[in-house]
Amino acid sequence: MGKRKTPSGEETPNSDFCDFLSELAEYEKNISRNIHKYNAYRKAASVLASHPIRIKSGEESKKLNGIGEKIAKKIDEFLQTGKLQKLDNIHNDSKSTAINLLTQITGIGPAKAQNLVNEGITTLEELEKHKNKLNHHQLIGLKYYHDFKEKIPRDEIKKIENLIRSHLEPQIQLTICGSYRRGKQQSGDIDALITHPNYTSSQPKKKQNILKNVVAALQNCGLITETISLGDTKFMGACKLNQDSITRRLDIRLTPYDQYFCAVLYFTGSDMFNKEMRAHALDVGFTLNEYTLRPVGSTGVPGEPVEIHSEKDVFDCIGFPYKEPEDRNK
Ligand code: 8DG
Ligand code: CA
Ligand code: CA
Repeated sequence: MGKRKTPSGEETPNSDFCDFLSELAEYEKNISRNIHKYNAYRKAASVLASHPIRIKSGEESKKLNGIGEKIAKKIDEFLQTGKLQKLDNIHNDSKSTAINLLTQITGIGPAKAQNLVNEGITTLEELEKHKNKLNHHQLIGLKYYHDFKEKIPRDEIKKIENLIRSHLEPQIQLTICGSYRRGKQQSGDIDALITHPNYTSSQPKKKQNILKNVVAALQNCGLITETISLGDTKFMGACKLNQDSITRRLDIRLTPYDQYFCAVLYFTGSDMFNKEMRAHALDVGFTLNEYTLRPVGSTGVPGEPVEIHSEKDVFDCIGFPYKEPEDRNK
């Protein structure tokens, strides 16, 4: 049996199933806008992605957590015919393909894409002619559509990380999170987190211009080339390492020192891993988010945040077995 590759290039025994389930998930998110179905398909894809043995029938797949009758049927259809009628229909539907294209542009969500398509704008060329319908974020998304679609090689992010670090004052800590921290060889964008020991959740004013100063320094050295938005705690924009490289999406978030590890944990992901860990936290009476870990009393009201000094503290506190970032790819 030949090896199967996912779009991210990884090979697993069931990645052809994962591919069609992910495509169905995207369809539910962007076109049907059915968030429950979106979650169901993603859950199924995630479970199959970490299943080490090839699934040979729908019946067999139903034994896995998160796969029910409907998805089992799709697996059977795929095994028997090598394709899915539902996906064929979607590919042949011009409205669906147009919405799909437009939602690939950063800043354009499912609702905006639907509006544009309803107005007859279905291609990038059409969109170029109707830029007045786009906001600043969407204009940057359109301008760099082709660049932003390209994955970023790991060693390019490594170089960008080093360059950013060389422009930070010594007290600022930096972690590049997202798929890069999970050890992926390529990433969709760059998720940078910074913190400063003087800025804490009880001293919010100390955030001052920490982020703005960092962004200014990175603009001066030529790394940051576009700004989508810039606030006190969140920068969204784009960077370009050098003349030979293309423009990459870069986000930088500034978090209070006492919330840094919850933020690092959250922005490392994966998304599915976070979901699972949050659910476990709730099971044992804690609520976990990108800011804090808090006990939930019998009244359901969250208490004071637990003091956290590392990512591992969060795992330990809720009795969730520690996983290295590379093992959080589910
Ligand atoms: P990629 O960029 O290589 O495609 O993968 P990624 O780094 O895992 O995804 P991301 O979209 O950049 O998100 C970074 C992390 O943020 C993600 O791994 C987990 C966390 N995160 C969630 N939920 C969500 C969400 O709804 N949107 C975004 N953007 N991030 C989320 O847990
Ligand atoms: Ca990312
Ligand atoms: Ca991101």
